[in-house]
Parts: sequence; C-alpha cells; structure tokens
Amino acid sequence: MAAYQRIATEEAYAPTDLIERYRRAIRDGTVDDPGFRSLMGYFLFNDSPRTNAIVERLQDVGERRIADMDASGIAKQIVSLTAPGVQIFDAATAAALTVDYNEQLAEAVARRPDRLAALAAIAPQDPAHAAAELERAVTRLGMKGAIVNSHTQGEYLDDPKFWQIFEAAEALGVPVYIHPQTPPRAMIQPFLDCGLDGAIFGFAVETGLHMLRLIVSGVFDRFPRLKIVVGHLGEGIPYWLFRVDFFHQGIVQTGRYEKVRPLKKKPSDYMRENFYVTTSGMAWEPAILYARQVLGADRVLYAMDYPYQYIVEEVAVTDNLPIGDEEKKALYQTNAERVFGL
Ligand code: 1DF
Ligand code: MN
Repeated sequence: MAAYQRIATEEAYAPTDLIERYRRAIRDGTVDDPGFRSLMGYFLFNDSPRTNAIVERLQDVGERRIADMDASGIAKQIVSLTAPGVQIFDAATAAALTVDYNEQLAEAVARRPDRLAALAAIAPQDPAHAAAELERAVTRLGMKGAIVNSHTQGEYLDDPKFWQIFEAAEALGVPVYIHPQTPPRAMIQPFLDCGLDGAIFGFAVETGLHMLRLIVSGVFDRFPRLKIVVGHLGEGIPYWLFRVDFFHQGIVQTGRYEKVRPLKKKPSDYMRENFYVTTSGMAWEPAILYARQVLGADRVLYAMDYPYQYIVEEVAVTDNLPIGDEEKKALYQTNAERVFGL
C-alpha cells in the first residue's frame, strides 16, 4: 500500500454532444473566434493518431478512463468539462448545456464515486444562471466546485457583473477552477502568427492575466474567503510576485490609472491566501519545488491534465520529489481533499 492516494485535479472530459457542437461550429462558421478555431480545429479536424486518441479519451468517463487511471497510478480524478467549455456559445444555449452536462457527469461520478469526483460547468454569459447552477451542482449533485475556462468571449471575471458567481462559491465554500483557454480576439494575433496561442504559451499568458485582473480589481477584498484554483503551477504568476508587488505600489501611490484602486493587501498576499495551484502538465521538479517554496506546501496540488498530457509514467516525477512523506501526501492527496471537500 502506497502511503498516499494520488488525486488528480485538472482532468478533462467532453460529452460527445459537445464535440459534435464544436465540429459544427467550426464547419459552419457559427463560432468564428480565432483561438477556438485554432485549438479545436486542431483536435477535431487534424485526424492524426495523437489527436484522435485524445478526443476518444475525452469522451469516456467510464471504464476506459478508469483503466488509464489504473495504468498511471491515479486513485481519483476530479473531472471537469474541457476548455473552452460552453463559453463560446450564446448565453441561452450555454446555460442550458451546463444543466444537461452536469446531470450526465454527476451520473458518471455516481457510478464510480470511489474513483471520480467532478466540477460543475457554468455559463458566465448568464451570471445569475451560473451562480444558481453552481449552487444546484454542489448541493444537489455533489459537485466540488466550478470550472471556468478563463475569458468568456473576451470578458474577464473581474467585471462586477460576474461577481454573483464568486458570491455563490464563497457562500458554498467551494473553489472556482480557472482553467486556461486561447487568448481572445483582441490579444491573439501575435501568438497565432508563430504557433504560440495554445497550451505551449498562450494559455498561460491569458490565464495569468486573468489571475492578476482578479487580484488588482479587489475581488478578494470583497470576497476574502474565495478560493481560486489554477493549473500549470500558477500560470507563471508565482515567478512574478516580487515585481507585481513593487509596481502595483507605484501605480497606486501615483494614481496613474483612475481605475486601479488601493487594495487592503499586497498582490502577492492574495496569491498566497486565495489561490491554490496544481501541477497540471508541469511534471518538472524545479518548478514544483519553487511553487511550494513561494506559495507554501499546503497550496500546491497534484494534477495530470488527462487526457491532454496522459503520460503513464508521469507520476514518477512527483513520487521522487526530495520532500518528506507527509509533504508528498499533502501534494497528492490531503490538499485536494481539503480544498475540494472530498
Ligand atoms: C491542451 C492543454 C488542451 C490543456 C486543453 O484543453 C487543456 C492542449 C482543450 O494540449 O492543447 O486543458 N492544458 O490544460 O494544458
Ligand atoms: Mn487542462
């Protein structure tokens, strides 16, 4: 018996219905977002063994997924709707789909509650519906929080019109996982020009921006107990905290931007008190150790990013970290149990 259970916290799935909607949206041009077309054009029209295997795995929340978990040493997955989720659709369609998809995902989890847990899909396009659906998913379907795939058609959650989502999450005591997606139209061209718009870099730039927008907008002064989870060891932001603190102070003191108001704490304080980061797609010892050093060992959680980075031997990196057994158990298991209320 291993001394810990490996709980993977950023694990994607896609209902076949969503895959078909994505295919139609690209083919018919009904969604003309350049990032979406780049990302899902690749996965759904590339027809290579690599992309086909990922798309097949995305659609299984049953035996095949469990077998892959067995093969790679994962005790439990926290499953969530793949990026960009429903956020590219119109508000009414998106809201209706979240209800459907959450019901179906809850049924899949109910078949294997020993191996699976889930985050709720929500549609930020309709903030009131999103807040209500989060509450329904947590209280009635047993889900452990919400996933938001970063910007919604170019809009970010620091806009107060979205804050009822945070109000609901804080009241329920569940986290919001802010997962990357491709940069929005206003930002993407220089990334697209050289193939850097996706998970290779554009995802992190876009989601890192989202994190900082939440911090400087004062979301965490308004919702001090709000928990945000981000992947990829914090999307680069832990490396930037010293510099963000320094320049934020200057901006606020001089009144350089009318919209940038003073905060109760330093930006880095919110990163350490309101955020958790996961190791999704970052099975790399120096980066994991750095994140733990800067944020604290109780703020870093394991994730694989299945099926996008399904690598059977990946957990060896985490198994072999030069940290104590209790700390390894926190990274793999007890932090996730605490943050997601498993
Ligand atoms: C990719 C990577 C796609 C991640 C994802 O969802 C995703 C990829 C569409 O490889 O293009 O979740 N990821 O989190 O790194
Ligand atoms: Mn991911």
